[in-house]
This record gives sequence, C-alpha cells and structure tokens, in this order.
Amino acid sequence: MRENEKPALVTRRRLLASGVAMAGTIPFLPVTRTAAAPEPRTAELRLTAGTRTLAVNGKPARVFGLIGPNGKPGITLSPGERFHVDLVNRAGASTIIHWHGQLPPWTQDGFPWPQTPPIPAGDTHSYDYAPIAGTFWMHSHQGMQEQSLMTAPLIVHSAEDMRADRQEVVLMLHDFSFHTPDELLAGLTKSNGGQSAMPKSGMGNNMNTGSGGMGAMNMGSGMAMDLNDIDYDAFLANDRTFADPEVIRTEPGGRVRLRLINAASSTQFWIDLGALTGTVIAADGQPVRPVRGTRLPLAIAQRLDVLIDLPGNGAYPIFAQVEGKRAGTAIVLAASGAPVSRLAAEAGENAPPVDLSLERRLEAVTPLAPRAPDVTHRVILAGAMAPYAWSLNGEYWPNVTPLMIATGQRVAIEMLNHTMMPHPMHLHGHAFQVVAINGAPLAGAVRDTVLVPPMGSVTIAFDADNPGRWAFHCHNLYHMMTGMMTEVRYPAII
Ligand SMILES: [Cu+2]
Repeated sequence: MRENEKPALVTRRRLLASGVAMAGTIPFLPVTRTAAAPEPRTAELRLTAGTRTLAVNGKPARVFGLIGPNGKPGITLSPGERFHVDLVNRAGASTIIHWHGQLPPWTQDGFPWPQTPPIPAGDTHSYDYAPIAGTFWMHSHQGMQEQSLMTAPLIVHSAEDMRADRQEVVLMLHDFSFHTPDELLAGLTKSNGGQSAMPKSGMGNNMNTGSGGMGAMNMGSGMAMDLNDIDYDAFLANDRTFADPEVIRTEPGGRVRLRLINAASSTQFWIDLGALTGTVIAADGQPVRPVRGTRLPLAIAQRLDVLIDLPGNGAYPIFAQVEGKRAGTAIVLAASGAPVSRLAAEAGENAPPVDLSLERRLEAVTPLAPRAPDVTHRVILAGAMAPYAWSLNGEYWPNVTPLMIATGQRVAIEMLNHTMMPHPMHLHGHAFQVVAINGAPLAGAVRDTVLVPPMGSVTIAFDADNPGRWAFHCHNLYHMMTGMMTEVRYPAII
C-alpha cells in the first residue's frame, strides 16, 4: 500500500505489520475499504533503476535495484489500476526492464528489439497498459544486469485480495556472486574446461561421466545430470542470507499469502515450509486448483502463491534450498513477541534436482478452451557444458529463424530437451497451458515459465492473441547469453 492511500478500517494485523514492515514485505491490506476505495490512479508511478549497496556475508556488495514509488523494491498495483509507470534510468548504464509474465503490447514488453531499444542512462521511458492480477516480477533484459540484481517484485492485487484477511509476504530469491557477471560467463565459456576464474567442481568434465562433482547428480540410469553451472558466494531471500534472515512478524494463528518469486539468474530452489503445510493457489500469477504441500520446487523465473495457516505463537523458518546442494537461504515468519533463535545449520543432504512433481499436480482454474492446435512448432533444446553453448533448433541467438504464428491460431510448442541440463523455458507476451509432459497429455497450469527436464519433453499451448515480436528463451541467464533464445513472431510486424 502506498502512503497516500487511507484505508477506512485499520485492522489489528495492519497495525502489527506497520511497525515491522521491511524490504520485501508488503504491508497488510485493509479488510474493509468499501467506503474508501481509491479513485483509479491517473498519475504515473515512478520506478527508478539505480544502484544500491547490500551487505552480503559481512562484505559490501554494489548491485542494481528497481525502487518503486514508496521507496521499496518494485511495484504493487491496486485492483483495476493500470500499469502507468515512468521508468527513470539512474543506473549509470543503458537498461531495459521486462515485466515478466505480464501481457502488454509487444512494444512495452521491455525486450531490446531494434524497434524498442534500451533506455539510455539518464533517460525516462513511460509505460501504460492494463495489467493482469497476480504475482509477477520485473527484471532487466539488457546484458547480464539481472545477475547484478536488476530485479524486483511486480504484484497486482485483485478485488478478492483486498477482501481477504491475510498477511501478504513476498519472498524473492537470488543467487549472488562477488564476481562480475562477465567474469562468471567467461569462467563458463573458457574452452577445454581449463582453469577458470570460478572453478566449479565437475565443470569441464564430459557430462556423461558421472564424475560426482557438486554440480552433477546421478539420475539412477548411469547418466549424470548437470546442475548449478556457477558456484555462487551466497543465496539471498529478500536480499538476506541464511545466516542473517529477514524476520517477518505475523499474527498468532493468522493466515499468510506467501508470494514466492525465483529471481535467481541460474539457480533453482526447493521451497521447504518446515513445520508448516501450505496450499498452492497460483503458479506464475495464474490461479490453480488448490494443492497442498510442504516441499515445493521452484524453477528459475517461476512464482508460486502459497496460503499458510500459522498454527500458533511460534517462529517458522521458510527455507529455500538450492537443487543439488545443501546451501540455501531463508526467511522467518515469527509471531509477534515470539523469540527467534538462530537458524540451525544448513540442510544435511544435497537437495534433489528440481522436477515436475508439482507441475503434474497443477490444474488451471481457467484452462484453455478445448481445441486442436492450428500450428505446432517443435523445438529441440541442445547444448553442453563443454564447450559451454546452448541452442534452440540448432540456432544460437541472435542468428535465429522466428517461429511464425498468426492471430487467432491455437499454437502448440513441443519442447524436446536433448541435454543433461534442465531448462526453464519462458515465452513473452502470452500465458500458455502445460498440455503434455513426456508425451503424456495433461490439463495443467496456465503459466509463463515451465521447466523442461534433462532428456524430457514438455508441450505448451496458447491462443495467439497478442501480435508482435516475442522472445522465447531459457531463463537460465547463462544459457540465454550463449544462444538459447529464439523469436515467436506474428506476420506483418516490422
Ligand atoms: Cu537452459
């Protein structure tokens, strides 16, 4: 809630929260606002791309940031409010910000097409479109600024959100290195797997040798899959590490809507609710039929909304453990007044690879209407760790052949992963439904990012209703930077 909004009724919860609101949390919503519903906002909201300093492992870290009109990261919109934003570039470098999962006209998507170049340092660019409600995020699509934390939450409230008596908590995840993104990429692409600036156990080995390095996991078939291309210095939850987690005060016995956002550049997590059980109610901002769980896989760029009923007066850590590692990060939900002790040591065992166990259980509340596809594109995901390069249909961005679609078509894209890496695939400008996994039909979630596991396949379908040029890519930043991106294009777009 922004400062100029005056709710008619301030609940006990809201009072409780207002004293402890910290970066990454959204202050409570009023329960009753019928008499005081704000007029639709007409003025632009200001979003500033800039730099800031974090403390990570006791050392200062200079990173980018996207600061919204209330001085906190990102933007939160009220029901019916337009995304009417002036993006002010104070980052000292050109930038362009993508509104991940939102469905604006393509010229406002925040992707550096020739027609929509990056915003020069010092300039301001305006956006104005009707957003869709849910948990979304924003990140730079310029170079590797995303790795330097040019990311923020983008939360669009629905009318139902405003009626519900529940505390909203945003948990945004990052991977962090004191090396520059250029150094990290150079460490990966150095030929022959030789000594790099950032040695990674197992890197440079043949991917099928099952060398057992930190980043390799045996799949039980004698083959090893590769995880975690980069050895990061820290993993962050709302910019904080496992050793120094954010503590969010809650109402004893209250209900929390946890908005999980994996904003990491190259890391997938298992969300572990510990002693709590949650109910997943949305994936990538789009409502799904409720699914209960305590350990939830979260691929790069994905979001999950989870309702949690807090059992009492305790303190409850929410862990995010990196796949293939013991390491991770956390936040703590602690009842007002409850003592918060130091978190126990990190997990005793490496987490398994993030998988499609949850994806298989998800069902969209609003699925696509039944219809056979008018066009089906098959896309082969290829590449390897050595040499480090990744492709779609044998092509490396920007030298690609667009996948052509036309307005009114039902489009299917069948993605076949011929690699030993998982690839979180993201389509801009459209929400798609997951309609098959490994060839088995499914009436799955409607979302914007889906994981295609090693040697697996996933088919998505969507209605072509947003003419333009749209990026379609792996959301592992280093895969994208070495080629794993193509274009989905409508005809007659120039
Ligand atoms: Cu990938």
